Amino acid sequence: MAGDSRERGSLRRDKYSVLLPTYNERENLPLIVWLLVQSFTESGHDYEIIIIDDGSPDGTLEVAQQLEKIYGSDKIVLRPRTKKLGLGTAYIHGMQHATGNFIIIMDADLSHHPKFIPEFIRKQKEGSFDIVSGTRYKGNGGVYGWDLKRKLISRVANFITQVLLRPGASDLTGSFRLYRKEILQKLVEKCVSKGYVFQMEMIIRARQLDYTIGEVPISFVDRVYGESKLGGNEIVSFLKGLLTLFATT
Ligand SMILES: Nc1nc2c(ncn2[C@@H]2O[C@H](COP(=O)(O)OP(=O)(O)OP(=O)(O)O)[C@@H](O)[C@H]2O)c(=O)[nH]1
Ligand SMILES: [Mg+2]
Repeated sequence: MAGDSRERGSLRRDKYSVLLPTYNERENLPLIVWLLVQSFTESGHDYEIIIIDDGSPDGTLEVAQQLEKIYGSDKIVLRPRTKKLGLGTAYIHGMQHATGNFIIIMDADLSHHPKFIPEFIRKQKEGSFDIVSGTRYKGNGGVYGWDLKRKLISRVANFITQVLLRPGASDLTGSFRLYRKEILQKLVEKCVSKGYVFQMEMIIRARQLDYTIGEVPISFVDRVYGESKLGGNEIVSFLKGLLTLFATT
């Protein structure tokens, strides 16, 4: 179905729009942006970095404005919102301003290393995939800095989901991915979940719509700066979301 857009895509130069949603990432933002610029400069791919800050009280937006001055407003695009409206809508908001034909979604807290992006791009081209998903559960993939409890939660969540939904991708709760822009647009229109479940639903809907998914092993590193928020509430809302998905997809 994506056939003609594929051909059109090969005629023009590919551009990658990186969506970086931020909430209190003042300390992480300069480093992630620097690593992204390094990676893209080295690989020679055309790119832009879209920062979607949701009124972070720690002054993330001021840091982003500095970065815009340093790297230029063609590379660093600021699309802030005034309050914390959640990740799902942050992606949609960012995507609406993206000028690339591919979208890369990643966390800004250094859990996702930009060094994997050239591999995502290579993989995408290799299979002409609609989506390339980073996976912690294949090949050299893995998780660093998590305690046993968190590793267990992630594994169990992934396992239950595999059994219930048979999604066709090995890492469902991860959010380091590359999408064809038009595919991402169609997927977000279909998705109803929020939070962790949102990432899962994207993959499940992708399967239903027969979009092709490639995978790249990634190592995931726990956030260095800032507070981690995973707690009992998250787990409960994850399970609720999962059951809703099970019932509705
Ligand atoms: N714009 C925006 N960004 C957000 C919001 N919530 C989280 N983020 C960002 O989304 C990314 C992922 O969120 P994290 O807080 O790292 O979620 P997590 O990795 O599951 O949990 P941690 O253990 O805290 O790292 C980070 O870059 C956050 O700054 C939000 O409501 N709006
Ligand atoms: Mg994180």
